[in-house]
Amino acid sequence: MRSARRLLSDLIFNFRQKRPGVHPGFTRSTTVNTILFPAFAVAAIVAAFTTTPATAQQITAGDLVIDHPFVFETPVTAMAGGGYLEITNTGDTADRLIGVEADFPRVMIHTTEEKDGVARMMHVDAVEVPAGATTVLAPGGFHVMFMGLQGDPFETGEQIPATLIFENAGRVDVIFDVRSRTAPATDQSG
Ligand SMILES: [Cu+2]
Repeated sequence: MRSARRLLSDLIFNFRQKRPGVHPGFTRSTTVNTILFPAFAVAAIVAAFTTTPATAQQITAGDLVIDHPFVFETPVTAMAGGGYLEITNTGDTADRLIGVEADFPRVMIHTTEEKDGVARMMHVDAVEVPAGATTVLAPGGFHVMFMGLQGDPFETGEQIPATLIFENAGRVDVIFDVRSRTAPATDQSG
């Protein structure tokens, strides 16, 4: 799945890259290219949106509302990347996030603890999702750890499908959007 998406994003990226190189050669006789090119680009972009699941900024699953799952882009040498999201439990029954599945060699739930001034990540079996509250997985705290990225880093704009597993709500499919680390934050959790 990842390679298919990568191919598509490479295709769009290449279109964008090649476009400026085409311009100097334009003459009256190649005017048709200036009309055809945007049509191709639009088709590729439309294909990108119709062949991958819609961006899952907010998903409702029973009493749970899951907001904007995302990961940060990673350097090519990165072996792991953290996934973040918010889970609001609108019901009156507590739930627990007990697992995450995705197409990586290993996916875990981590917490971050500071000891003697050093932040360490530790595996946890579950994250409590209390009734009537919002549970936040964010940098410096709980997060999903996608492990085994070697050679295939998260790239801005890429989308990472995953399945959250809740004790009560069951399996919930989500999409983690890959965000740039340098782009202005669009919310407080970034
Ligand atoms: Cu971690």
